[in-house]
Amino acid sequence: MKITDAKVFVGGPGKNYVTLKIMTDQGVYGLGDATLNNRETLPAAYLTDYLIPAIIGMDPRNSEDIWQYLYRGAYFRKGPIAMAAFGAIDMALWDIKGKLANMPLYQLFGGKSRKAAMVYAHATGADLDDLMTSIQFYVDQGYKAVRVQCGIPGMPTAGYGVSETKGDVENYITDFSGIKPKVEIWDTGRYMRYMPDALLQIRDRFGPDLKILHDVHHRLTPREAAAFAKAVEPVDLFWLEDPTPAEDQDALKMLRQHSTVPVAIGEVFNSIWECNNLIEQNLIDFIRVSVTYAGGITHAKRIVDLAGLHNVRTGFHGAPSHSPISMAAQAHLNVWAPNFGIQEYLVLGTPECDALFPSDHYLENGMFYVSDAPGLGVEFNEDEAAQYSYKAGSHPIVRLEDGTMWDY
Ligand code: CS2
Ligand code: MG
Repeated sequence: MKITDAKVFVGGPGKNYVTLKIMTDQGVYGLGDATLNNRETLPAAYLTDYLIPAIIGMDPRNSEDIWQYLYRGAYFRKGPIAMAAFGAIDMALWDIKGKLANMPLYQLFGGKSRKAAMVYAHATGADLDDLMTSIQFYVDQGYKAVRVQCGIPGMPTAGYGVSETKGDVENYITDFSGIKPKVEIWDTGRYMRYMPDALLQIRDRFGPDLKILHDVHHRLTPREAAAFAKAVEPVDLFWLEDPTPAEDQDALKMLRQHSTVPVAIGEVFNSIWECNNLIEQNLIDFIRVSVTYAGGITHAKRIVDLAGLHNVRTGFHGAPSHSPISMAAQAHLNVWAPNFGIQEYLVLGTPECDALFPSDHYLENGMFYVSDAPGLGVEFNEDEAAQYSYKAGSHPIVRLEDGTMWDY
């Protein structure tokens, strides 16, 4: 069996999805997602210029060897661009394997460990009142877990994950329009003084059962993160996400010495070599990599297994930038993984998105049910894709009030 050709498509409804389709001499094809939010053309070029020509003629069933070929063969390896490109190929090869076996991928991993995967939604509010309305909106739909982000009084611009407009309570996503980044202004003091009590009010309002998550988006120093974690302890958070920029991994020790708040990190990681110390030293409770940025199913599964040895659970990144293809790959891992924790999931299910990526995966009462179709269980409609193309966009950047660059 041989890979005969592969194509890359960039575009989608309101998103620059980077979709790979690998064809074989037996008519079976596989799909992969290489969408690197905010830098989408780069994994697309990596695939088209370097990787696709190299894999043509290879046996697609040898997904492990092909992964090693891509990774070791690159010499200058790792990094989100390369790993997203490797990841797309890897997903497509697993998709082919599942179709050949006539089995959904979770069966190839070891079958189902649970009937469905708990997901969390993004609640948002320009202020705390607004946020309460947003949380209620998700609770009413049966969600068991909600990430909560709200505007901070006196903050010069809305914080991470927060709309400036009151009433914008449904899945607020930062506006990435334009190639030149917008500037947001951050004030740590105001955040630290306001947010712990706001979180407590949320707990009081919604009672003990709701799983409450909060994302700091890398904006605190190690000492501030330790102080914040200590202050939010009575809230009983499901997790505190990205309290510090995670390059300085020893910094997490300070947080651990002061608090037992569960910590989730890893959405910007792209290899096991960024996760292993945090996992092995029990500095985190949830690992947040994604199959897209972390080199596909083959590599992400390795991270999941390492995490399992140390009682670290999964909480795969599921920002809307991930296409339904990588979300499907994660859905298969989620029902299988013995150490599954939770899945971030923003409903992408607009009619346009469903038309581009038809599938039988579905969400009900805050639980994600995986399709039993062979492989990933997602289709890609090329006729639909023809109407989309790349649209330039960028994340905002963040500065302090005096102009100092900060972490987005
Ligand atoms: C976020 C992301 O989902 C999350 O937890 O931190 O939305 C992140 O901001 C984006 O993926 C950036 O592209
Ligand atoms: Mg995050």
